[in-house]
Amino acid sequence: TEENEPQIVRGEAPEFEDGLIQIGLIQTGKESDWRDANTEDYLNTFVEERGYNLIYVDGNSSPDRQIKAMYDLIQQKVDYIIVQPIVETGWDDAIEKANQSGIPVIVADRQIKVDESKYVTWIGSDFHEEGKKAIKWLENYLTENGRSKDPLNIVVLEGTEGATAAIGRAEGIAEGIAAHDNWKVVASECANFTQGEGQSVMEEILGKTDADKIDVIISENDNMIFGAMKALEQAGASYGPNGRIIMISFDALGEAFQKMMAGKLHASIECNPLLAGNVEQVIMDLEAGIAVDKKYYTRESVYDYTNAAQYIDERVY
Ligand code: GZL
Repeated sequence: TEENEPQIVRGEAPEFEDGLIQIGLIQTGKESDWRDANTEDYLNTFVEERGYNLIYVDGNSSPDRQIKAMYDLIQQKVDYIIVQPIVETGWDDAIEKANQSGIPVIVADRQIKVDESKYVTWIGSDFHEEGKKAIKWLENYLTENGRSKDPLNIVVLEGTEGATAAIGRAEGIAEGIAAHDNWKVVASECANFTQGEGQSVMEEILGKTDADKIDVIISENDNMIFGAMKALEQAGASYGPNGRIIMISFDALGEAFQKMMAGKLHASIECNPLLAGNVEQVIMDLEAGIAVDKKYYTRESVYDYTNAAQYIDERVY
């Protein structure tokens, strides 16, 4: 009954008779400001005073290095492995090894393509839903501005190929666009979630498609659209709520709020990078023998140039 359940009081990590819990964290590598916030949250959560020894491995944007890191952490006999995969594939053997070694694996942020019985739980965002939210925002914006019938040429900046965030968002976006026969994708290119590639890919696109032939840019994260803005400025193109091209991105970084308030970005679909608290709760539950769910979705909103000023002070990354 309720009173017999071991109550974990939030914020008080349970006492571990045998010292610190050994946590292996396999991170993707530097890609975006979202990633920095995501990493910092883990570093601030899994600290010694809360009973953890965090072994942090930077994947350096290399899926192979991430796989090798999992074998290394298994070798070190850590108590838990948290993996933030770059891509979904390639994990079967390493996960099998972790299972054989009795080390629970928690997957966070993007997903991995293995049977869900092979890992304890997944915590992250509904990326497909995020993609649909971007289209819904665009549909509402066009309706409010009497432009629902306008033919639109759309550019999509894609995230890392094979990453759940990119796959899910792309599906949601593509489904939404397919529902409008007056909308056309004139370019859809991968810029790996980075600002530098966002700029260089947009420069290439502008070499083939005149800026005045582009009506909408949908970027699968904020940093790529920040880079694209530099390319648009170099081309003398007009964009954002104060300009012509409709600009939509994902992550809702603090800098995206500034860009929305500056009339350079129309909307950013929030993707919550602060996953460490939820991951820690799962580990505390497991330590206390409390069953955990297979999936935990983060809560996320949509922000745009009409409400960015209202929320910017609450943003923590
Ligand atoms: C989303 C995450 C993506 C972000 C990018 O959960 O995987 O990777 O949207 C980040 O900014 O680089």
